[in-house]
Amino acid sequence: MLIDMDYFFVACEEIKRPELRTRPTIVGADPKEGRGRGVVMTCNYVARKFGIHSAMPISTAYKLKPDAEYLPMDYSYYEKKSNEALSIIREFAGPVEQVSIDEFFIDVSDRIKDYDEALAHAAKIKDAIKERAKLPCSIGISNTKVVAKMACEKAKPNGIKLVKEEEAKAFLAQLPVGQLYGVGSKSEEKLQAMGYKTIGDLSKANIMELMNAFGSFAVELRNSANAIDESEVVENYEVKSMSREFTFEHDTKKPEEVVKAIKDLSAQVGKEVESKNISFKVVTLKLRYSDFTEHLHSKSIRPTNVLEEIAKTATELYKENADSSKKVRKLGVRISGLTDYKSQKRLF
Ligand code: TTP
Ligand code: MG
Repeated sequence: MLIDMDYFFVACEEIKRPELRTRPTIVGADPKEGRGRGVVMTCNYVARKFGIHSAMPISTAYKLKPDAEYLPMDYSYYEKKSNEALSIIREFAGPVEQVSIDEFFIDVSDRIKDYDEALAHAAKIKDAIKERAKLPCSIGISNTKVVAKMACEKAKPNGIKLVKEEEAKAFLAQLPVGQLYGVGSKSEEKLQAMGYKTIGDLSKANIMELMNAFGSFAVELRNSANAIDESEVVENYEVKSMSREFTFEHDTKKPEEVVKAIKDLSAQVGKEVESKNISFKVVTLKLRYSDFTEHLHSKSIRPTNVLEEIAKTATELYKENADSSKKVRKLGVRISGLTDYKSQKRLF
C-alpha cells in the first residue's frame, strides 16, 4: 500500500484552526498583496477549486484568490504530525518505507489473505489516522509499489483505490506517460517526442530505441509501464537529504547579505539535524541568479553532526563559486549523505 496524506501542510494547519476547513487556505511564501516572491507549498482542496496548486508562484495564487488565508510554514509541527501518522501506520504494517514527510509505502502481505481483506485493512488504517492524528489521507493498494503509488493518485482526495494484479496493466495503459511513477518532466518530454503518449504505448516500446535515449533506466521504464516492479518495501530510518530554500525580497550582490541568508538557512537545516540525531557528509549550495540561471555546488566533508559545519561549508561554497557579477535571487542549503544512528544500531 502507498499512504499519502491529503494536502498535508494545510491539513496540519486545519487542526490548529478548524475554521480554515471551509476557507481556501495556502501554506507558502508571504504574498505581500501580490508582490510576494516564492511559491505555494500546498493548499487545501477548497483553494484548489480556484486553480491554485503546489509550486505555483505565490503572486499568481494571490491574483486568483486574494482573500484566501495565506500561512507561513510551521515545519516542526508538520514533522510532529508526520511522526504521529507514522507510528499509527506502524501498528498496521510490516515494513514501512517513508518516501517523504507525508508518504509511506507499507508491506501488509503478512496481515491479509485477499483483496477484500486488503480493502478492509486500508479502511482501518485510514480511520485510525483520521481519528487519532486528525489527518485525512488516501491509500493505493496493489501488488507492486509502482501501481500502488499510482492507484493512490487516483484515490485522492480522501479515498482508497485497489488495483488487482490482473487489472494493473490495463489500469496503467490508458494513463498519459507523464503520470508513470518515476517519469519526471524531462523524461516525459523525451518520451512524448519519441511518440509514446500513453503508458500503454511505452509498455510496447522497442527496448533498444529506449536504451538509446535513456541508458540503463530504459529497462526499469518499460518494466514499470508493464506493471512489473520487483522492488520491496524497505524500512528506511534514514531520509536522504534535508534542505531549506530562501528567496530574497530584492535580488542582491552584497556578500554580507548572502552570507547572512546562508547562515539562517543552515541554522534551519541544523535544527532538523539536531532533532533527528543524524550525521551528514555532503553540503550543497544552490544559487539562483536574477537571470534565473541556477547552479549547484557541493562539497564532501568527513561525516559529522557538528551543526556549524553546515554554515561553514555552505559559505565556503559561496565564496569559491559565486559569480560576483550577478545578483542572487534565491538560495538553497542542503545536506545529504545522511547516517541515522538508529539505523546503524539496527545493523549491528
Ligand atoms: P504532496 O503529497 O505532493 O501534496 P499534498 O499532500 O499537499 O497534497 P495531495 O493531497 O495532492 O497529496 O506533498 C506533501 C507536502 O510537501 C505538501 O503538503 C507540501 C510539501 N510540498 C512542498 O513543499 N513543495 C512542493 O512542491 C510539493 C508538491 C509539496
Ligand atoms: Mg500528500
